[in-house]
Amino acid sequence: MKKKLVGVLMCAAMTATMLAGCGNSSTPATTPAEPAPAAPAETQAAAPAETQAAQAEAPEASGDVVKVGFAQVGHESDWRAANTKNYQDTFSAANGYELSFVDCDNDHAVQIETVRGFIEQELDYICIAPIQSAGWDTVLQEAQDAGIPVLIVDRAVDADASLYTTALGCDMIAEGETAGNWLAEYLDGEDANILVIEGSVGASATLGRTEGFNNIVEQNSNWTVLDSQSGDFTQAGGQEVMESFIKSYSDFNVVVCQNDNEAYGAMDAMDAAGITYGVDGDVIIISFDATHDGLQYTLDGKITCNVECNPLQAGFAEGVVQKLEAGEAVDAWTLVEDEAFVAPGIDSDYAVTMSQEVLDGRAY
Ligand code: GYE
Repeated sequence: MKKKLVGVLMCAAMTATMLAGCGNSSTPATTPAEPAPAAPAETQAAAPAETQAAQAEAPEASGDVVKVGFAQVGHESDWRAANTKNYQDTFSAANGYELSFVDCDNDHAVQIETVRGFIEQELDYICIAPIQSAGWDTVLQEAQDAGIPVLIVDRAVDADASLYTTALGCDMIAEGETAGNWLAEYLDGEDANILVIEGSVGASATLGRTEGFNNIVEQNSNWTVLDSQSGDFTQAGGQEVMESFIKSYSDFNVVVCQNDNEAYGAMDAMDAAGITYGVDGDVIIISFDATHDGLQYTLDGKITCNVECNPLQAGFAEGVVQKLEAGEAVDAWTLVEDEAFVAPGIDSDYAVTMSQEVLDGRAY
């Protein structure tokens, strides 16, 4: 009964993936496959990460491929596309892995059932990029009971750290604070009337960037956040929210977009309304991610400040897997470092001044 349910739900995830045109990986998890052969008995025990690692028999040593499941958020942004590709390239067959990749299409319920499917299939490791930070305790407990190490990647979960093996990603609160600190430096005492286009509701990337930015808002008594709405980390969402902001507010001089795709949508909305932005315009745009296209806009002076979040994180995850394979202890948390970039002509203590050279070096 349980297996059947998982099969159906995995099909739902697969359908979502295929509809989204993202079903291009070699993905046992997206086929209603037979459960994988049982993992070595030693890996079944629920135990803290270090103990699990010490007890695990290295699949490589026994000649097996290492089976990794990745429950990915979805395909909402350029950042996500780069992150997905990085995982598929890193956990490749050529590198000795069988990657079960599932695009969860920004649906928390699908993501939970995807993880259940990975547990059912007795994969060796499970990577989760959590769509939302809440609601993970039960399924993480199930993975732990099954003795499968879980890596929480990119975004964070609210759950107790004892329920997973390790977490890695960028510091979203620090990113928000960098954006705010840069703005304070740039405005140098001028008033700010700020509109915020947030990311997806309940995502740690949204919560962290909002909290960090608000920490700096609180330090500036002449700053007002006029409104803050979710654009769901998509270009269409950014455009829609900006269009509605333009109808309601006429006195804003700062738009904070919590990712580059939202910024593209916001720029389209401002173009249509005849509102100028960028270093030569009326409105300062701050963005996050610093993808290649986002940095092109920064180099062009349209996005004045772009705070990086590096999507190339799979190498960190593979490093953890390799350590666990070798029976070594792993860190509870790995920080993926990032920096910020500002348009040419601006000097900042918080950000690197954009140049063609920086753009040329950007791989994503
Ligand atoms: O900023 C956004 C993506 O979780 C850091 O998710 C990630 C965010 C990223 O959709 O573009």
